[in-house]
Amino acid sequence: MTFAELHELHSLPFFELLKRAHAVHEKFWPDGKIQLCTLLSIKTGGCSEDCAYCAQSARYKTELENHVLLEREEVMEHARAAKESGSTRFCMGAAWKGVRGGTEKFNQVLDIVRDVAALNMEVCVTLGELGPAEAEQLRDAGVTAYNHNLDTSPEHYPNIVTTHTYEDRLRTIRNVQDAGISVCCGGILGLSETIADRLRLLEVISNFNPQPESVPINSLMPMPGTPLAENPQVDPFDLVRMIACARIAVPGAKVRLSAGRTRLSDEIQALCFYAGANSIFYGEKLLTTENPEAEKDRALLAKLGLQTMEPNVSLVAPEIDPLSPAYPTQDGHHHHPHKEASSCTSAGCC
Ligand code: SAM
Ligand code: DTB
Ligand code: SF4
Repeated sequence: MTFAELHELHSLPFFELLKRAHAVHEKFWPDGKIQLCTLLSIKTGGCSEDCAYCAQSARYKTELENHVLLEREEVMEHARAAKESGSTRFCMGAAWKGVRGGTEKFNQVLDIVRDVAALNMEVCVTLGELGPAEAEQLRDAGVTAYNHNLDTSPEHYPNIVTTHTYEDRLRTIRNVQDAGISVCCGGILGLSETIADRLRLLEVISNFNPQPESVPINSLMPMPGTPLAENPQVDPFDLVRMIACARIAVPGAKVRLSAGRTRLSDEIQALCFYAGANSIFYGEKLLTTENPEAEKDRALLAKLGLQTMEPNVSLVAPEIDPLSPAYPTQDGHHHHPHKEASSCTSAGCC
């Protein structure tokens, strides 16, 4: 979409914008289900970058305790627990500027990814800058999505980060796309940006080719010790507007109502779902800060009559060899490994 189109949308009366966004949502996501994703910080703090919002930057004196890369088994415990609680996507974040192939650390990450992928969950990682070879290795290990946010407009970005550029971020996204991994790319509200900055971000993201598979919309969690620690909370109605514009600009993407839900009322979250948000981070912790209790979220979804999504089986590693023939079950029916796959294209299948 163009900036002018986005600006026109954003300037509509609130309910008119909501009505349009909801119509797009119904058309592209007719079952209205919500995706549940669980986050885990696999390497915490001590990052070389200076992102002004981030508690994990080594440049600021924050209250965070650093942690080296977690062991495989510890990650697996979290992943299994996430799956048991109903999450279908496991997202692992590392406080790195980027990763380099051939290093021990990267090989460790590949091992972790292989283990989590075997759980038949969607596997997302966010490790910073990535080259083409690393992207391919992650894909081969079973990564289904790579999160790399642009955070804000290209114009405002240098006010927030100086240790890498917007172009660096775009290059990584291109490498991820070229490797055939789904892109998860969004931003943060509350970085002292203007409405125009928010719309520029959506303009850039909506012009990706292909459009991202998911768009996380974070609200700043002000972290003590960071330059943005005292930033005020974004007007929740502005968050709803941003979600609505994202839904219209990137209609086929999951729009994730991401960081900041602990400061939102149930009513505002309900408006966000109506405006087109169809994914949340689920579980008590984001990377380093709090998220609503899982039970509270279950209660909210139940109150709204919202169902949750199955994992996207076209993305996850198949449990059964997809080339193996369908086999009969004891009751004589044919069990087919593609049964749940909406994307199955095999002739005569499903
Ligand atoms: N280091 C990698 C990177 O920057 O891409 C991955 C981890 S980084 C913590 C992932 C994303 O979390 C950031 O791009 C940012 O959008 C979001 N984030 C970090 N701190 C945040 C905060 N205090 N409030 C809201 N979102 C935040
Ligand atoms: C995204 O857009 N938000 C998540 C995930 N991608 C990696 C991270 C939110 C971090 C919030 C602050 C924290 O927990 O440190
Ligand atoms: Fe490092 Fe990522 Fe935090 Fe920036 S957002 S300081 S790159 S962990």
